[in-house]
Amino acid sequence: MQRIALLAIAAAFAVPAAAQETTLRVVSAFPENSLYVKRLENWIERVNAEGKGVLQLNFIGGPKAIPTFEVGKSVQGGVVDIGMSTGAFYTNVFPESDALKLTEMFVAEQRKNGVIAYVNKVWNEKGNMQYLGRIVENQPFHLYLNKEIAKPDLKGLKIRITPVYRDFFGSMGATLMQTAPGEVYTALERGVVDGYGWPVGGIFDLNWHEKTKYRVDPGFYDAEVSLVANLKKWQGLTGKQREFLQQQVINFEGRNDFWKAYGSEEIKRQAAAGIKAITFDAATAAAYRKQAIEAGWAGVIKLSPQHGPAMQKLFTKK
Ligand code: 173
Repeated sequence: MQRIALLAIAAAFAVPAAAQETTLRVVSAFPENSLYVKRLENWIERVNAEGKGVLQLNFIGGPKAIPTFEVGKSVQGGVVDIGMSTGAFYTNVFPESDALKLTEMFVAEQRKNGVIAYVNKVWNEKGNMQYLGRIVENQPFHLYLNKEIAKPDLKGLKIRITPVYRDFFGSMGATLMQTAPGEVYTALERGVVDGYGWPVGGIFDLNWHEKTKYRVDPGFYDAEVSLVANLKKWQGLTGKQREFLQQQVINFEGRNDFWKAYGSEEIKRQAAAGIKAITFDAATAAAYRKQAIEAGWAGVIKLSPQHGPAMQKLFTKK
């Protein structure tokens, strides 16, 4: 009798303790076989090992589970809890998302200088999202081509884009075609496009190097890949769970140094694969980078007169 009573008491205590652990569903807007996803999966393993009894993450998959340009909507609506995406993939939720490509300082500094606070205000209000952190940085974007150019003029060239590159490549006269990363190889193979935008690293992940002749230097902007959570889900976590998850994301950000070395390695690997660099003289290169930034901000401000100017001020290095 007494033993049964004790067991009942133990069970009564065990139930709330077990209820403290929650599992969040995670999806990636980038393809399953990309390095971004490999690093995400490694991180999730670590989170799950350290998060027993507090919080667990369940990786559902990439674009095969939820298409690239639907991930933002799925996080907004709570179909999934966390998305790994870049802002350019969820401008269909709110247009300011694409502005993160224009930050001129790393995320560690963004946490101190008010950028992350402002971003979270906008992401909360307009996206129903909590911005958890940035796990790719120090990765400039480049234009990759199969036709040689002598100057920054893309008239007559069809270029694969996402919103990241739209204003800049458009300003150089390119014909634009938007696709998810998963469709770039086929577009190149069929000759539907003459080139594409992508960061310095990653073109080997999906075999695009087989169909790429040139990389245009210099790079521009800084590729952003981040983790965003459904706001209601985030707010529904216990304080302990929120703190744990936020700290785990900050630990993940702490490993962003990786990207710098990776970028230099990828440039060497591209050269070894026969991809030639197209370079401009110093003045043209400087004008090219300036045009990228100006076209980028003009695009953001046009879509968001409300937040664009404030973001420009905060994101630009003084
Ligand atoms: O698909 C893309 O070219 C793109 O917008 C992007 C953004 C961040 C990282 C990699 C690709």
